[in-house]
Amino acid sequence: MSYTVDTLAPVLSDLWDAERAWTLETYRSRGGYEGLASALTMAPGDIVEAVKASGLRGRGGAGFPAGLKWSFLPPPDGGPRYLVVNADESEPGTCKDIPVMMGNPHSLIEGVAITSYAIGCTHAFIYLRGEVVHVYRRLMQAVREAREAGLIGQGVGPNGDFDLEITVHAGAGAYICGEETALLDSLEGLRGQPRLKPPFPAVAGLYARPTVVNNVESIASVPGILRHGVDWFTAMGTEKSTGHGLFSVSGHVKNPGQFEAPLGITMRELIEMAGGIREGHTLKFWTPGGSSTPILTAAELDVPLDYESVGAAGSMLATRALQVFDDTTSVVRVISRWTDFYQHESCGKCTPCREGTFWMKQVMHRLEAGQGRSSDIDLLLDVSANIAGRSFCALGDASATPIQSGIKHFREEFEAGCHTPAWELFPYEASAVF
Ligand code: L3W
Ligand code: SF4
Repeated sequence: MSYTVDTLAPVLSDLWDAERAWTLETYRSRGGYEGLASALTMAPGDIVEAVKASGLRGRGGAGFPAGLKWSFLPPPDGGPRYLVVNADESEPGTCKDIPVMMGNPHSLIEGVAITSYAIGCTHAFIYLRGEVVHVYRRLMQAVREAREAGLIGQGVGPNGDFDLEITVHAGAGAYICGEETALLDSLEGLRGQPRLKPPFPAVAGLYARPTVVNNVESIASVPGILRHGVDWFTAMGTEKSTGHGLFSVSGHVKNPGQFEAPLGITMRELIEMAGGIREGHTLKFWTPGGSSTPILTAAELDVPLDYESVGAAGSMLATRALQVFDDTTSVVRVISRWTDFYQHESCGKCTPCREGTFWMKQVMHRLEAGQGRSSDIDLLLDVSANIAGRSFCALGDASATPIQSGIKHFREEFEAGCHTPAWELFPYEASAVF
């Protein structure tokens, strides 16, 4: 497997092009596990404080400060506390965690070990999408290598008093299991559906015990902070969005791939790094963080890709899944596919999302076929407004977002869906990427 890697500050992607990048030997040859070694000489609370000071924000979508989340765990009571890594990457357009786990699995294992030590966890879980068997095998191999090298297991560390087991668990392949509480239910063997929050997992998570749930990239970013220091990390990015991140550029660019860069890089710079838009075409719209984030256009190309700036521009940085669509693209067709996805993945627990996604899908299909009714745009806006903010979890809000932002930017294309099929206005052959 090969990935396009072009970095400004290669950290997580540093090894991806190396020979047998995934082995412990290669990882150690580049300073791997030095972060764990220094962490094990520190008091656990000092590690939590260092991660807090680094400003590392959750890389799974919400951008919640990682160190702060760790500090929400109640004081130890003698019972177990868990770390659960959310590796259920499934947001459309998001493809950054799998390359980390394939290209550099030990950065995740080292991050798990450091985080577990910091929060007092002796059994950590990595919850992975069930479909990616090759990633499962790679993680299992990395865990085995780390155990055989005495980096994890019973009585390891310089004083022989650090215990850590890591379980890699493959789910059954449901988008909703990326929602942290649905993930925990699934891990417990239940049907994956979101739980009411609060209590947050930090207080009552896996088996109702205090649990930290963090994304793969968040945890894999921890070793670098321990190894190079807080100042090294905060020197990258912006004041409130510190550090480096993986930006997944896909769609109508010449060289799609993963680009590691400090937060705050712009979409214009990333498109340039990806070789530019396809020859002879112009950018029509893009997503900053997958299909769940409001679409943006060429007007926002110079917005720094940090949490605050993207928010001020009316969208969300989320997972940095930058999907690029050029002038051959039918907005109606794209949003129709996304709506199919949300309808399919709705877990059915709450009425606005379960029913609303079903009806939005019907309306999008007839607009796509050029058989829309004159009232359909108002209907879509009405249904989506009754889902957003009224659903049990973020999936409902996410399903409403593309429709609302699509109509905001390209209302005339939705209107055209009342008389002309999308495939006539925008032939498949022109927009297809081979
Ligand atoms: C303790 C409190 N903990 C918040 C924790 C909470 C969670 C984290 C963020 O959704 C977003 C969503 C998607 N005490 C706490 C507390 N926490 N207050 O902080 O919580 P929250 O609710 O803001 O977000 P979330 O439910 O984790 C994540 C967006 O990401 N998204 C990403 C999808 C990504 C994938 C993927 O493939 N990786 O699916 C896309 O837009 O919409 O807004 O841990 O417990 N007082
Ligand atoms: Fe399930 Fe959708 Fe409700 Fe979330 S919003 S609980 S996915 S039905």
